[in-house]
Amino acid sequence: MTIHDTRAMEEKWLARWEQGRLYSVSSDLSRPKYYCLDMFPYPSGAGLHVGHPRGYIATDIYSRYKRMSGYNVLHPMGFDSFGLPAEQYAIETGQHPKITTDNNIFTFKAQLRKLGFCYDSEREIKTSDAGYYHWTQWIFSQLFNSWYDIVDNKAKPITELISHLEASGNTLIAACSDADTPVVTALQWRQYSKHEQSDFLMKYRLAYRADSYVNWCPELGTVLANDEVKDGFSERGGHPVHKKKMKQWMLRIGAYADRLLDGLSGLDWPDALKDMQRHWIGKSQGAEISFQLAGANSAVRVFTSHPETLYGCTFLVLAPEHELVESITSEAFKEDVAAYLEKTSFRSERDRLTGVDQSTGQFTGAYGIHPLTGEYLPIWVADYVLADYGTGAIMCVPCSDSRDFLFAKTFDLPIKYIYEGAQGSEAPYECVSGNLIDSNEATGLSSNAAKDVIMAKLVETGRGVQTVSFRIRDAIFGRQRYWGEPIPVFYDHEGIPDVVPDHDLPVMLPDIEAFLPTNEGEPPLDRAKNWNYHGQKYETTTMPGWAGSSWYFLRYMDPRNDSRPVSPENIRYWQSVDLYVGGAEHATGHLLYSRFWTHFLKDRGLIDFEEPFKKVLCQGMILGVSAIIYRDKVTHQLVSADIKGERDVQPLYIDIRFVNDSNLVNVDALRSWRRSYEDADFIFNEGVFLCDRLTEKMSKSKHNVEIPDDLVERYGADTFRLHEMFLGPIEQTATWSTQSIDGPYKFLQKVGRLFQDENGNSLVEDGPANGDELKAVHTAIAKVGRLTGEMSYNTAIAALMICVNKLTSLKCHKKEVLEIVLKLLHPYAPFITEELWSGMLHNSDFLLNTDYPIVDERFLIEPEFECPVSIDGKLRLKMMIRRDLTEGEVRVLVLAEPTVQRWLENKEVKKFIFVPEKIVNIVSVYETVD
Ligand code: ANZ
Repeated sequence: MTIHDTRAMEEKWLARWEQGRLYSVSSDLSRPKYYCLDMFPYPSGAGLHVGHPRGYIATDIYSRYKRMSGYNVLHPMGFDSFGLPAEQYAIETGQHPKITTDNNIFTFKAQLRKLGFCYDSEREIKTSDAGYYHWTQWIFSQLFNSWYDIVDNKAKPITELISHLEASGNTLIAACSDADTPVVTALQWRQYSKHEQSDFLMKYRLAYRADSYVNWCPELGTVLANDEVKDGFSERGGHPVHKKKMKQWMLRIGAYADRLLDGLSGLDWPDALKDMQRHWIGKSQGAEISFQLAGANSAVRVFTSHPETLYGCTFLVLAPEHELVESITSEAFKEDVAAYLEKTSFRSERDRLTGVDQSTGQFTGAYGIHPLTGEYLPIWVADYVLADYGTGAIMCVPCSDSRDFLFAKTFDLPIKYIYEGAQGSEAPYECVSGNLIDSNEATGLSSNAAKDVIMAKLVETGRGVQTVSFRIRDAIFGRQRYWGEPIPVFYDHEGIPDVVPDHDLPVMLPDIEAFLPTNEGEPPLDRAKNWNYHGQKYETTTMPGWAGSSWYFLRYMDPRNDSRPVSPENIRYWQSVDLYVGGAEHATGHLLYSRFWTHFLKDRGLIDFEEPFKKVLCQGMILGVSAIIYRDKVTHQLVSADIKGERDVQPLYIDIRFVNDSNLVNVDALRSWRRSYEDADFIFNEGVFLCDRLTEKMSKSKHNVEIPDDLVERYGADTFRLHEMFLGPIEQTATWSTQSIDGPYKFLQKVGRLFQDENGNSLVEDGPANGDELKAVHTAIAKVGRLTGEMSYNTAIAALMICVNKLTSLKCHKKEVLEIVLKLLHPYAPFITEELWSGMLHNSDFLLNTDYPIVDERFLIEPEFECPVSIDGKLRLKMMIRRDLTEGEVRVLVLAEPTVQRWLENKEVKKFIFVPEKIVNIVSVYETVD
């Protein structure tokens, strides 16, 4: 087959598979299910590069393997089609995001189709389809109408909470609620106005509206999630982000912190991924301690993970956003504090946390009273304390915490040893970096015992309680953007929010013409005309990018259901995802949010399991090779890399296609590539112009992107698939190389030559295979089957290559053997195997519908074995003995052996012991000569 034929052949099979609906699956109770899922892509304008399909090919191979092994495999694909880039593009060009998104999806699908993936296309979903976001909105509405009962440890309908409140107020309710939830009696509750009741319930709802500090990105005109902000800049676009207080829709993920933590232990996920989630959830055992304010009737509550250090506490610090800052600041310090607050509002959380080397802060003029010693402790405000961790206030123990130590040194605050009796002695300054010096030395108490003593004192006087603090924050759910799911909420004439009733969902995203926020700074949806719920205003923020992806795996089970997100029958059959493949960058975003939603949907009875993804595998990145040339900053000349010497140069990325294996740049191609190179002055060294190379992440801006389309066009999809898998173990980073694609290409040619000669004549023979042929192919079944099952694809391909080489040298063309080879190879190279299966072996069914070969161990066994023969306890020789001989036959053979005869001369065989497959033992006695 020529390369040209390959593409035509692949197109033929794509059409046949589609016509035959080969990939269409339904729940089939007679077969076990297997759910194999890829993280669905955001259809960006750039299309797929060779890094993207790595995971898709891996799951495709696995899905085919599982299906041939008797499983009913669900292997769907869809598009995460709401999101920022389409909207940014719309803002710049006026093009409606729906149009760009549809165009991009069209390109993606064409690219994916060529690679021959076995997706059930009838199950394709897009998160931006109203038929899909209808149910995303429905889930939001369920969250709004739920609260979290700590006693039963699950979410429950809000109507139950309301009945409790009506009957007995909230004193007997243990629920996850806002920290400032007041205690109410039934009477108080009933006397609340509608507004007050609504505000009160917001403190319990799992989807709620609250004031919170958000990451505000003025450039993008939106709020961003913590995981969308890196080092104080937006992940997309790199724009500055700062803290701003806003009313936002939030999700109470904190209610699930413990369950999300506990659930991790039962999951087959990479340890690194689990650790990232553990860290993100950040459970910390400690205490909340109250410091009475001097001269006021209130207290500062601090969270500490080290209550045993209380005696070393010499001052208190509040986060700049702490609600007490304003009220406690004394007249004399008002101006200084206001100036400090203004200054820190521009610092990102990360800068604040890591800025240990530059302690900043301001004294408030107020004092707190040490709960055990009664000393007056100055209260400062400083931004190394975060507003939304613990209580937003800390007790400072400079002798044992490095940040407190630095702060105390900077502002000349007292440093005291933990043990009160050690007062006056030199403070042990070396005990920094948060490593506690065990108070043992001074007090004779271990820190644990000290903790118990101190906690007992605090609890007794009502000044402290043991608590657990979590690092995870409730998730902000509203975005000031257009291209997302409308939050299904309206505000009545008093401004009280409620969710749109189920029968009026979906709330359709209205068309608008301009996509920027309004002049008043309202979200773009404020521009929508005649968009209201029976004359009442809709919420105009939309859901974040992670909303639609938090439950899409459920929708694939029942994608066209228009009366519920997914039917109970489908849930019962398909259950959770057995294998989920995608990028590790989603550890604390998507993978955590989906777990949260799945736990919630279980609580509310939609599904009967709480973990969405049993096994997760993260494919390693494929790195590209970039080419860099140098421009002299002074003369603007472009200088060959080998002679740039000491010149002050600016490195420039050029397209890797203009460079050959020896780093030689095709300068003519470069000149016609970009205007800036057209008339540039190139300085060659002895007639050549060289570049440098760098191995790094593929990205358009680095011009090191390789796209699958060109390679598929040239070599065919099978070769491309094999090549990607042969780059190395799937979870490891690999460097892209186009040159080495030749290996897989030649391998497939070799496979073809087992079936036909150069002239296209069939070589296939019908006769039975001989022992060597069977051994070669059954060895391959054993290896390839096991390695494919372990997703060790590169080694499985190597085993297939060994088998094909062996069969080639044996000149084996037996149909019986070749059928097995095709089945083993099919998951990796679906097209050529189908072509040979049908065209050369004349089978009528599709390969995917056949059974995966089963190894017959007998063929792996050598016909003979090496048998040690010992005579009178001494090993005398080793003989090759056929395994199928009886003991009698072995005896005749062994005794006839000349060496044995020599040892037995003049002796009589008394005993002949044969342990099959192992050993022969002969015991003899001297012949007695009378
Ligand atoms: C006294 C102390 C002494 C502390 C000591 C630490 C070491 P983990 O363990 O990660 O939960 N802290 C509490 N709230 C904070 C906030 N909002 N912003 C910044 N820091 C905060 O960290 C808990 C410790 O971090 C707490 O225990 C508190 O300092 C600080 F030798 O209190 B510790």
